[in-house]
Amino acid sequence: MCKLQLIAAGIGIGQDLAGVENGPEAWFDFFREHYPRLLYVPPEASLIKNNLSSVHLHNNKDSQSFPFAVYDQLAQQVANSQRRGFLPVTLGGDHSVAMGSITGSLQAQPNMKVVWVDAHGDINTPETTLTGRVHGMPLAYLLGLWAQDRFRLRLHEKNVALFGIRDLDSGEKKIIRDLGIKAVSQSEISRRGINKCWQEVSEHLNLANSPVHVSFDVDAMDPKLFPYTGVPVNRGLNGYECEILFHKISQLKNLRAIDIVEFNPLVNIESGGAVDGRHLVGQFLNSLTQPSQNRAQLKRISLSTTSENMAWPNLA
Ligand SMILES: [Mn+2]
Repeated sequence: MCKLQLIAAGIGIGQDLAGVENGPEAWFDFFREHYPRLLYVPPEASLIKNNLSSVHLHNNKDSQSFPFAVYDQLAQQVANSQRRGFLPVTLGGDHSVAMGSITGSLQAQPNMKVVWVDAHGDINTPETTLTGRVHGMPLAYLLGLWAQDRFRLRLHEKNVALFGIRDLDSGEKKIIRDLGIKAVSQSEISRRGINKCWQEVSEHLNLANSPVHVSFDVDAMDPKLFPYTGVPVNRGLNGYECEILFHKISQLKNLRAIDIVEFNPLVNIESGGAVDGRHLVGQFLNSLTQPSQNRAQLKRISLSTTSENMAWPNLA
């Protein structure tokens, strides 16, 4: 049985909208009410809320004043959690928190594979960014494309895949092309089916035989499912695709770490859909606390309890 440990990373300096730094608290409240099992292991909560104001980077030199210390602290927590035998789940915060959590995963397992599930590429550098916001740059940081003067373990481009992307800047497209990074767009998922697309990523990264870190940006989900986020993009993962994806992830033999980022509880929009994406996340994490042979079973239960109002195929 996998012992899941929540790690609070209430960091919002990578973007401009207030509220995302409250993400961990809001997740804790939500889980306490609906999925208390997730709190059996005491959460690491030292970065529960960080009030540093947002930082913009427009060239590599700007990064010298960037507050990397909070990310280093997070990296240490994630690495320690794994070494103690837990599955750390880093709750953002904006996606810049992955600069810490994935660094921690690489410290624990240098050959860690990373699946980056996101509407965006998050692979801008301070030179290519149009906004200067660091939550659009964490993947480039991890690949060693900026702040190179900081000593750190580098994520190799062969060890990462993007999944569900549908909004890339032209500079990002060039980086992905030049580095030959595996990237599966949401339109491919819609066209060819999520099972096939996941299989491709799984083979590309050899997920079956590797330690895996999944970095999940809630904006990968369709805004009808999960509107509570700062940079929503239409036509994302639908409920059926989310269930399949979460199921695939839960079946990974060597899943080592998860990020759930960009939940902004102050974005108070009616979801308008029949399902609240927070429950999809909660059910997914809850399923990870079950012995793996029971997870398929659990999935059927969760589908049958939520599919009533939805036009999802019945998998059972
Ligand atoms: Mn992101």
